[in-house]
Amino acid sequence: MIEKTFAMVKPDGVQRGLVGRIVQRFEDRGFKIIAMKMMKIPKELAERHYEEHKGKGFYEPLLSYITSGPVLCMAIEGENAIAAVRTMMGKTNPQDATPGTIRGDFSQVTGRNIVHGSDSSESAKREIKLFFNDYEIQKYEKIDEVWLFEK
Ligand code: DAT
Ligand code: MG
Repeated sequence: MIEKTFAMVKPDGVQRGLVGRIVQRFEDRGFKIIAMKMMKIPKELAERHYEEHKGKGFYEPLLSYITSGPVLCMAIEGENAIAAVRTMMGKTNPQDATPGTIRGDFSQVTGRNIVHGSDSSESAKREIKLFFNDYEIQKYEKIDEVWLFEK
């Protein structure tokens, strides 16, 4: 099923110059980038984005981390995109992330795991809406679609 998901290169990924390589992986897989923007996340938006973690020990450090510098936000579309993008990112703790995944290749600790991806269709819908307006989501056909998918 073709799905849309929300993905983000976190402040450490931006600072470490990994934006291009991370975006490249999604493009290489044939995923369609349907929205993209850089922003410094305001505290209130960070709180809403991570509301499920409110009260946990890592919540405050997580908020400081995610608001510490610009991030790159994306909406990505493709077959089974929500789970597929998470799989490409690897486990939350980079020590458990398989080599070949983004976290497994580029990071070492949970608190600096460089990327975010929605974990369910509800989160995907919620997060895309939280970060993008309707007019920022592009609906377009890509010329490789006839070769990426069966009719
Ligand atoms: P994910 O980002 O893989 O969806 P999550 O939603 O459980 O993971 O947590 C959000 C972020 O919070 C995660 O990317 C890094 C941080 N985090 C999660 N668990 C943590 C922990 N036990 N210690 C420190 N930071 C943690
Ligand atoms: Mg999560």
